[in-house]
Amino acid sequence: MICGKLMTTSLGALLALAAIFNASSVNAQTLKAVKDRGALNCGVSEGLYGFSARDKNGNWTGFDVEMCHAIAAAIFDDPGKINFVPLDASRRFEALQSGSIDVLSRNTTWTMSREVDLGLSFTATSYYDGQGFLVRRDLNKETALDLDGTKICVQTGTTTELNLADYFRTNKMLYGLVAASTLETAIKGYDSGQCNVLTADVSALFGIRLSLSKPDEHVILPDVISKEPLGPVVRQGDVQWFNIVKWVQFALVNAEELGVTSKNIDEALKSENPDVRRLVGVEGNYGERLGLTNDWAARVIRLVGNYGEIFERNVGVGSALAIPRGINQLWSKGGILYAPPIR
Ligand SMILES: N[C@@H](CCC(=O)N[C@@H](CS)C(=O)NCC(=O)O)C(=O)O
Repeated sequence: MICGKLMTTSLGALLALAAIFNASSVNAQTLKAVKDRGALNCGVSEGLYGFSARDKNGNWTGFDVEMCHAIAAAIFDDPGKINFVPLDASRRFEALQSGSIDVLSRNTTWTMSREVDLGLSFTATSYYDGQGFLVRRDLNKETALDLDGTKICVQTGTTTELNLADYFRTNKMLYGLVAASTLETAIKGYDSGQCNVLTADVSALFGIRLSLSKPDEHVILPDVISKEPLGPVVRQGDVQWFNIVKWVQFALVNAEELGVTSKNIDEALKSENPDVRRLVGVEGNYGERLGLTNDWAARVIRLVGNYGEIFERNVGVGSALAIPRGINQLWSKGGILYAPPIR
């Protein structure tokens, strides 16, 4: 009887597993579409220095751009197989919903309504950000609480616009809203004196400040008024694709934690550390179970690097933006970056 009961339970479990497997394979169209097309369609910002911007040769570069390179490397063993689709704040979600992009990797904040109302899923946080204020130095403002009565430029269709209203309402302060539909117009508005404050994610403010004719005449106030967890977004309904985008990012973070870099990847293939062996695909078949090849993460690390390499190259203290790792440091080094294990 016990045995019979056990049999029923395990048969039930098997059937449930089969149903789950069928459901995820039925909906697994995105990877196939990407492979058939021979390129990943990746939505990025129209131009945000350090995160997604074109270089002198017209090539897309930046932290968000490299997240796309990492996904392409895992799929094609070639980080270049990407069609970049520049999108402003207002068009970004529609492009994902309509299927014109496979993934959005564009300084986009993970919020509840963007998941429950728009049919989208954030895969993980790639950059923990928060909203700040850029002001002219000669205004002598020391904190955001000194901004009562100022005119503030903000890009519409963003969480920035909403947080700004909350912050001023909570602190019983008034402001003049100078709404801009693109970042370019927001910066122009600030530069031409239509507003004396520009608000955006702090990461963006670092780049915006550098783009002004005299960066030293502008300061980023110390206050951070919101949580802006930024990360890649996919459409709901394709669990396989969701897992691929999510685990590529976790692999980047795990690689940094395990000390595996683009420079030592060949030694890592010979490592005896079981965590490293599973990461680089010489033990287990995690990549195949994801719909990729077992060297999926090794490809990413070899061709793009680990999370820390991507961060430093694009936005870190050695780059022009010079953003400290801060909370975007690994959990084991005092930050909050924490990726689940590959096992
Ligand atoms: N993280 C915020 C703000 C994102 C956002 O679009 N910020 C603007 C202002 S910095 C931007 O990146 N603009 C560049 C563009 O539209 O290409 C959100 O998800 O709503």
